[in-house]
Amino acid sequence: MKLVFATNNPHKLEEIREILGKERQVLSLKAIGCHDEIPEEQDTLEGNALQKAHYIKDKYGFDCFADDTGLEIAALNGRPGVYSARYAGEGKSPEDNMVKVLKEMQGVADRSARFRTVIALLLGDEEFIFEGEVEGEMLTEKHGDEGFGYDPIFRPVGYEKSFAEMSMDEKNHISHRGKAVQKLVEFLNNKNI
Ligand code: ITT
Repeated sequence: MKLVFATNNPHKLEEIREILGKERQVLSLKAIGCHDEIPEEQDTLEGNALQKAHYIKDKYGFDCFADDTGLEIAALNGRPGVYSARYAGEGKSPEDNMVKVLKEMQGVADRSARFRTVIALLLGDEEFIFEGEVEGEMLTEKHGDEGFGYDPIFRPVGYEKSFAEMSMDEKNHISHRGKAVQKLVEFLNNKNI
C-alpha cells in the first residue's frame, strides 16, 4: 500500500513515517515529482486538510492524505489556530511566529493551550477525517532544540518538558499528530489496507 503524504513540511513527514512507515510506504511530494506550493485557503483545519489532499489527488491521481495543524491558545481566543503557519505574516519563520506568541503572552496568567491536528484521507473517491489533540501550556521562553514549529514553547499537560525537549518517539506517543495518525493506522488496519 502506497500513500502520498501531501505536505511540504519535512518534519511532519519524518514524524508520520516514524509511525505509519513501519508497515506502509509513505511517499513524499518530491517522490511523485510535485514541487508545488499547495494552496491552503480555508478557515478551518478540516477545510485546509481536505484542500491539500484534493490538490494532490486531482492533479496526480494518488490516494493520499494531508494534515493541517493549529496551536489554539485560550488567552488569545484560540489564535493562532488555523493561521499558525503564517501568524507573524506571510514568509515569516517559525522563530518569528514564536516571538510574536511570546510577546502577546507576556504577563498573561492563563497559559493554557492545545495543539489540534486534522488529517484528511482520500481513498478512491471517498474521504475520511481523523483528529487528534493535546492539551498543554505556553512557556514564557523557549526550551529545547528538537521538533519544529512552536514545540520549544509548548509543554504538554503532565510533563516537565516542552515538546522540543522530547525525542520524536516520545512526542509521537502523546502529540496531536501522533493521536490522529494512530486513528488513521487503525482505520487502515481494519480495512486491511
Ligand atoms: P504543510 O501545510 O505543507 O503540511 P505547514 O508547516 O504549512 O506544512 P500547517 O499548515 O499545518 O503546516 O501549519 C501549522 C503551523 O503550526 C506551522 O507553522 C508549523 O510549524 C506549526 N506546527 C504544526 N505541527 C506542529 C507541531 O507538531 N509542533 C509544533 N508546531 C507545529
